[in-house]
Amino acid sequence: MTVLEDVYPSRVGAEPSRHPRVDPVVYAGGPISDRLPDDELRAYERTGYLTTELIQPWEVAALTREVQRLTALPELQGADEVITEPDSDVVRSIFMVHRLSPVFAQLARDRRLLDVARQILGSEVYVHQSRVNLKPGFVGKEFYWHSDFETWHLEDGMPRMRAVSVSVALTDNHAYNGPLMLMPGSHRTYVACVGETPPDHYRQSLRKQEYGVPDEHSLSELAREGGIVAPTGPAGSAVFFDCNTMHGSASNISPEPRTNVFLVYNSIDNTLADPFCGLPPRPEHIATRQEVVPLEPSP
Ligand code: 6CS
Ligand code: FE
Repeated sequence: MTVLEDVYPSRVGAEPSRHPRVDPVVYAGGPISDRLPDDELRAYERTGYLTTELIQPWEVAALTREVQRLTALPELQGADEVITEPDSDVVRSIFMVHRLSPVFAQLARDRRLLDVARQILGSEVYVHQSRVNLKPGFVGKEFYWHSDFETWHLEDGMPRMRAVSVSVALTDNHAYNGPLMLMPGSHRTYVACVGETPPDHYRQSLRKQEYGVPDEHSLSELAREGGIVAPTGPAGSAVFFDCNTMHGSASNISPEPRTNVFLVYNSIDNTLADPFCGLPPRPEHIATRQEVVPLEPSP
């Protein structure tokens, strides 16, 4: 059994630290070279994110109906795939929707998303994680600043930075209802956090993350270097962002929900190893380990 070298250690030092990314952002030589025009690909490489109009209103309506169906499904009441808000029973997220729902399975294989991932990651891809974050009006709580990769590396054993998320807005994303916020350029810096990962950390972290949280000095430095953006857009718009782009979103105290579906594409050449934090792997509904095969584009 080859033990993979940990090139991105975190949660081991007494002090936080910042390190240069050692992986490409855009990988050459993949099966798709023409989904994104070169200027958009270069902008993604430089900033770590890309915004676009993606799906049509009737598609948003179908996905929204599917979220409502899943939320009401008797067998999902209290299921591990359903995460509630930290201070109430309000549904915060539904995980693994690409396996729970044929509608989301179809979206994951839609070439408008899949081929962007295949082009950026330079390989065939599979879904590492999917989730709907509902962020209801008035009670949808924040997702504090974080790098997804730091968690996926430590707690899921994702070896290298070769994954991309796409957040598809199912409701209008305004400045006032807790839109996704990103730090442009932050994807090139790996922020090593302090604190040891507790067992079964996900039971807490998916409600309110407390480990793998970057320190305020590192966040201030990244924001000073690249600023903060909060892309707004109508339902149907989307943000593609690198697995290491620092992001978060504020609590939603407006009357309007901010519901997004997130699909995380991982390169088929970057499948999960043992978690680098040394704990047992997280459950399948959070990190795909079984039936890892390249996604076939839907016709
Ligand atoms: O731990 C995770 O995988 C989840 N946590 C956050 C805050 N974003 C990525 C993912 O949904
Ligand atoms: Fe995240």
